[in-house]
Amino acid sequence: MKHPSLDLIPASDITPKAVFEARRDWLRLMAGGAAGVAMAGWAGREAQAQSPGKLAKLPGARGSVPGAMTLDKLTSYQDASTYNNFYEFGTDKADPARTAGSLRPRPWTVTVEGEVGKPGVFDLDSLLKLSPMEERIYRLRCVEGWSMVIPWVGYSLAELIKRVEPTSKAKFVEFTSLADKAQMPGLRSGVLDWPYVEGLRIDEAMHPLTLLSFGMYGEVLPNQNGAPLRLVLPWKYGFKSAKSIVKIRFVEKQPVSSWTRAAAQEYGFYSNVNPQVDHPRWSQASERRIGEGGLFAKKRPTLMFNGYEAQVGQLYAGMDLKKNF
Ligand SMILES: Nc1nc2c(c(=O)[nH]1)N[C@H]1C(S)=C(S)[C@@H](COP(=O)(O)O)O[C@H]1N2
Ligand SMILES: [Mo]
Repeated sequence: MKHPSLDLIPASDITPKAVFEARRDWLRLMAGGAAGVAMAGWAGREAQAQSPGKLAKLPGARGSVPGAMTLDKLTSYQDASTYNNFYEFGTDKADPARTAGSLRPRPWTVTVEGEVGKPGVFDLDSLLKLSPMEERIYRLRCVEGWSMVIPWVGYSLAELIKRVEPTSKAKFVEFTSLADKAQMPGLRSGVLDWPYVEGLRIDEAMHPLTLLSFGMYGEVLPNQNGAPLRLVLPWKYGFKSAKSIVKIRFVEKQPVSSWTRAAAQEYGFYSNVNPQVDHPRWSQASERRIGEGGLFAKKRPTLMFNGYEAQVGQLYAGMDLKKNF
């Protein structure tokens, strides 16, 4: 059997670090007794990652930053695009796929404001051209206890942040999603304060794994997954990954996110995936991988920082993660 890392990383991408990481992922899979599953995943991987032929193509080069290409088996496009959290389109997992047809992802602009030297309004086409697209296969762990593995397409949010030149006062970044009653039937419900708002510390926003995503499975994002652009933060609970973003604001004070506003004891600012810190109403120690719903499907243990500790652990060195949940 050939070493899997050689199959998965093109020669041009083989750096000692990349080889080390691929091998570590492989060893972790072996240790988990998942080798058979992993091999089946590899065999089916290329086929699965192919675009489903539903929306405009959006190809990306293979993800180049450490941690960008998990070896976990991909979630099917069908599952990833029909089991969604997007409360602007309803609170049931099936609602967004049914109702998000009313979202108009074009024309679209994103306003960048606050503590930046170059504020402005970016239209979607200029954002699409701002940096080369990459495909990154990330695990995304929802706070409710399920997870998916999705080939996202986009580039590091840091590329945009560098262009707008944050000032020394820019300690945090606030993200605001679209809130348009005409396009989003879920806004009639008071389940959250609209618009949906999320926030990151500036170093989290600048971390290379923080993806500004425009697509998945080689195509532009389906509306229900946050078209035309969203965040994907693989080491944080899914709700930090704001969808359909219209505003990015650089600020000095820590923003209050919609979920913290709704229930501060349950949803903290950091919301890093952490199996040792339970949600007040349920354990976070394990998760259900969407698509593994068969008779013998076992819950998986949830990994610290969702398995991205090597890449992001340093951001939180010395912090009490029970207090800063
Ligand atoms: N604007 C907005 N963004 C959102 C949400 C939302 O309700 N509104 N839900 C979040 C939650 S809880 C999760 S788990 C992810 C789900 O992303 P997916 O449907 O693409 O898997 O989106 C996040 N982004
Ligand atoms: Mo979530």
